Amino acid sequence: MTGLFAQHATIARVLALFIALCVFSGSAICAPAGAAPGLLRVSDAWVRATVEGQTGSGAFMQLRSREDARLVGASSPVAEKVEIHEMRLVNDLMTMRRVESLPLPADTTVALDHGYHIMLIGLKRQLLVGQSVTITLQLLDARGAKHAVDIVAPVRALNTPSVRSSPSHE
Ligand SMILES: [Cu+2]
Repeated sequence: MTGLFAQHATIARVLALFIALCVFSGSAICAPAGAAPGLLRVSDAWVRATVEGQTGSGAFMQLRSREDARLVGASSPVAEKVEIHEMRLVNDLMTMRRVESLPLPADTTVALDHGYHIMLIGLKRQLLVGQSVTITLQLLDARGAKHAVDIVAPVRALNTPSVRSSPSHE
């Protein structure tokens, strides 16, 4: 088993380097900080800019997990709390509610672009176009192991549509 341990140590070093590169490049596609390198692929991540005094905003992205997993939470240094939200039409009214977790079936792209999104609540500062926001996604794999995946998402203009021409919330 020593070979396996050596391999893990190498993976950890490569991963640390990749995360460092990722942070410096401001890339939206980042390596997982958890124990499974490459478990999650994050693409097209971005956060909607805010006006002064606005306390919440949405983060949008596409997630693709290498194996069955669930998105069970998230956090960000710019927000008091971060929730997984679902948009639903209730009595002709678009509402959103918090969901406990979001299934990420293996090798399936799950879009958090409208129906689901990441909600940043209790913003500590205004989010301006050109800035970027770090968000840590918390995943639970099929074996019950936790993984933390750090992403760096650019801030885009307020009027950026979250998906196609669907109405955005707020
Ligand atoms: Cu929301």
